[in-house]
Order: sequence, then structure tokens, then C-alpha cells
Amino acid sequence: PRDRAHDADVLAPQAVLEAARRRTLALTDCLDDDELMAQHSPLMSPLGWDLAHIGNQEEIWLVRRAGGRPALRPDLDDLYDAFRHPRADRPALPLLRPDRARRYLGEVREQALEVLDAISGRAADQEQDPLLRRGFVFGMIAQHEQQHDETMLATHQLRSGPPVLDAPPPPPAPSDAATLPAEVLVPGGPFTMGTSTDPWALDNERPAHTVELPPFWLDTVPVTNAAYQRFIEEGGYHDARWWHPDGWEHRRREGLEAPRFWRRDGASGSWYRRRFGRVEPVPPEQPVLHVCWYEADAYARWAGRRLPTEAEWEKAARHDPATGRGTRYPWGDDGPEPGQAGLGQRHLQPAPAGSYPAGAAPSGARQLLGDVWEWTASDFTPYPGFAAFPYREYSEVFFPAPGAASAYKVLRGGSFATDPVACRSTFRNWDHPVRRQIFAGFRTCRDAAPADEGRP
Ligand code: AVJ
Ligand code: FE
Repeated sequence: PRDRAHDADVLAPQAVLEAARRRTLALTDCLDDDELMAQHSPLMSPLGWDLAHIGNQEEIWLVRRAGGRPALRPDLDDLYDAFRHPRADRPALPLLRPDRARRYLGEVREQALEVLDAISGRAADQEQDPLLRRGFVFGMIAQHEQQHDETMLATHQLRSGPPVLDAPPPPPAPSDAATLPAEVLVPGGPFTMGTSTDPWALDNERPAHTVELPPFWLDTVPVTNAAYQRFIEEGGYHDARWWHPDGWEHRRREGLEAPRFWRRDGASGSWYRRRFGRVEPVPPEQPVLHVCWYEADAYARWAGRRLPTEAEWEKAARHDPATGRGTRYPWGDDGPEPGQAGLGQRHLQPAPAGSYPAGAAPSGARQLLGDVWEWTASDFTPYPGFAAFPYREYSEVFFPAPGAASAYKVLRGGSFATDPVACRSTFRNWDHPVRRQIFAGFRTCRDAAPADEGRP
């Protein structure tokens, strides 16, 4: 039978919790204790911190809040509170050693599953408490663990030393990839942004609201390494015209010349990249990866285009002009099937641009979900009617104070490192515009003339 663990209408909290735990253990069992407690980059926590933080959040939300049970380890709340200790300070904390952390995660999980069992028999409680309704808090904790697993995978990519992770390469591009139109038309008019009904949507995706947009032309596929290399070779990094003023300043200060993890071979002039400990030629047909917002923004201006707004991106990824409805995914409400999107760390790199034709949007745009997160032009701000739920520190504290500038840009769509449980067309991610260790690329767009509508 088909695995329906991720379907919106058949929620299977135990299955998604167990899938997250298998991934967490696989990402940490492959390294020795010293590597788990070391800091591989000042941007990241030691993997051992993520490990115990996952357990601590599960204890707080599933054992204590959902179960009403006494705390197992109240002394860990401070150590593993992301707001108490900046990432760079975490290695110096008296953290649990890996074996102790694994035991703690197991003890918490055993109790969490007992709580789930008990609640499953009490339909009335589930209905009354928004935390329990349709398994929300269990879905939230599974998403939390998977988000940290993606962060831990980024730590693996930053780590130096012999490779410890492996995965089969993605399938080659489908035969029509080379002949796809460069851009697709997304028609103008209203669409529904955000959701009030998706049972496991997080607070920043809510509530549903109507947004009216003019028509626009969107890249059919994410910007590739080959296209990005032309930007480099034509001097894009050395021409201030293409750069946001803050981006230009940052580029100069940091000496940015190419995506993170790229090196040019002096003799041949060819580009190589380091990927999870292996050095290989940069594959021209893959979406570009490990660029910051400033690089994406500069590329778009160089190409005579711009980054899509978050609203444009979401409309392209879920609005079906045939029915006027918003779907959970670009292709509809079911899935994702492996042939529809590169998700779930099945591969340790994005698939070639033009892959996953079965996952295309109604416009014909491909790979909106999976493979690479896509930077958008938009700041991370609340939707009209936003209410923090169930805790302010998930989203609300990252919104700009009234009158203040935002410190974060929105990313959409998920990457090859994102699990399906934490990926849908309404899902919002955010990061500082200088960050490059995340699995992020982008695509570009341009305004359409009203006369473009009705023409393919
Ligand atoms: C939504 C990916 C920005 O990792 O900082 C994890 C997710 N929040 N624990 C992050 C999150 C709390 C968050 N992002
Ligand atoms: Fe967290």
C-alpha cells in the first residue's frame, strides 16, 4: 500500500514522528562524539545541541503540554532554549554527551507515544483544544524535528573531513528539459494566499486571505549553475549596478566571487564544488545552490529581471486558474510522490533543472517544491489577522517591530533536504539576506503586459 503518512487528509502522527527520528539518528550516528560536540561553523550549533534540543521541544510540547505529565528534565530547558544562548556560545555549555542525549530522546519519545495513544481515544478533547485538533501539536513537533534535520544536514555540508554521508544521484533530466520555454505566464487576478484549513499549517501560514496580482512571467525552472556562471564570467560580482547597496557593501567586505563551496581550478578555469566532503565539477544543468539573497537579487537585475514577491511565488505554486482554487501543492492536493518533487533527502543534491514534470504547476512551471529553497523579494511579515500559535518564538519574534526594517527575507518551496511533512505551497521559511549555508537558490520573473494574457 502507498505510504499516506504525509497526506493532509490522513494524518498519521506516529508515522511522521518515527520517520523524523530515523533521519535524526542517521545524521548523528555517523560521527564520533568529538565531532558531534564540535562546532563546525560559528553559524551552526554542535550537532549534539540540535539532538538534545529536538528531545527537549518534544518533552515540552508532547509530554508536558499535550500529555499534562510532569517534566522529565526541567533542568534542560535553559540549555536547549535557542533564545538563551547564541549558536556560537553553545559549544561551551555543559551539554549532554551524545549517548545521554540519545537515551533522553528515547525516553521522551516513549512517553510522547503513550500520550498520542491516550488522546487518540478522546475525540472530544481533540476537537475542543486547538493544540490537539487533528493532531496539530504532533505534526508541529514532527516538522520541528525535520527542520532541525535539514539544519544538521547544512552543518554536515560545512564540516571538513572525510565524507560520511552518501545517496544515489538524482535521475537525469527528462527529454523535454532542453526545449522548455524559458518563462511561463501566471495570469492576473485574485488568488487565496495562506490557509485557514490545512490542519498542520504553522501560525505564519495563516489565515487565508485574498490577494490581487497583475499578470507576470516566471522562470519555468530555477536559475541553473550554467546561467549563474555567465553572470560570474561577465563580471557580475564586480559591477555595482546590479547590487543592492547593502549587498554591494557585503560583497566587498566578504570578498564574494562565486557561490559558497565553489572553487575555480587555476589551470583549466573550470569550476569545482565541495559537496558533503567530496570535490566534483559543478554540474551545469543543476539549479544554483548556496547563494545569498544579495547574490540572487544581483543576478536578477543583471538578467534584466527581478525576484518574485512571496505572493507571486505562492500564486504560481498553488492557484489553479481552471477552478479558482488553491491547492496544497503545485500539481494538486495529493502527494508528494517521489516523481513530483525532490524532497526528503533522497538525494544529496538538486535534480537537473526541468526535472519532475509530474510536479508541474498549471502554468507549466517546474520544481517549485523541492530541490532548492527559492529566495523571494519579500521581507518576512505577518499576514493580516496573524495570531501567534502556539508560541511567539516560532514566528512572531522574527517579524519587524512597527516602523523597523525587517532583518529577514522569505524563502519558499523547500529543498532536497526538506521532508514532505514540512513542505507545502503555503509553507514559509526565512533567513538573513547574507546567509549561504542553507540549501537555497532562486528563480526570476518580470511584469507581463495586459496584452500578454491569452498568449502562451
Ligand atoms: C523556520 C527554519 C527559520 O531553524 O530557525 C526550528 C525553524 N524554529 N526551531 C529555524 C525552527 C524553531 C526555523 N526556520
Ligand atoms: Fe528548534
